[in-house]
Amino acid sequence: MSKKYLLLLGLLLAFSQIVWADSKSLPWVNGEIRRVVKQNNTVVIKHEEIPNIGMSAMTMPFKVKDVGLLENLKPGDKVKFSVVEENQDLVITQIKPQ
Ligand SMILES: [Cu+2]
Repeated sequence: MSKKYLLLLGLLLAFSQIVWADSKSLPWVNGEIRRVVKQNNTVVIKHEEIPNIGMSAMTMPFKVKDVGLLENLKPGDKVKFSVVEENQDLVITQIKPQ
């Protein structure tokens, strides 16, 4: 394979991952809010398995794509949310009440 071909292939792969990250087909994951830290765009959630990033159930912090997503969330709330891996951060792209 030529270098040009490999570069094109790499670009295609990168692009398909961006499309995947933005797609609405991300699975909804059940969780319960533990802490909301608005100044860090962070929320701590006790979550069930997250199949699209291969993570089992645990309690951990997540970044949110937009601080507005944390509006009206408080500890104890049961939620559904979707996560993508972005620059080695796990980022919540959507979150709603269960
Ligand atoms: Cu986790």
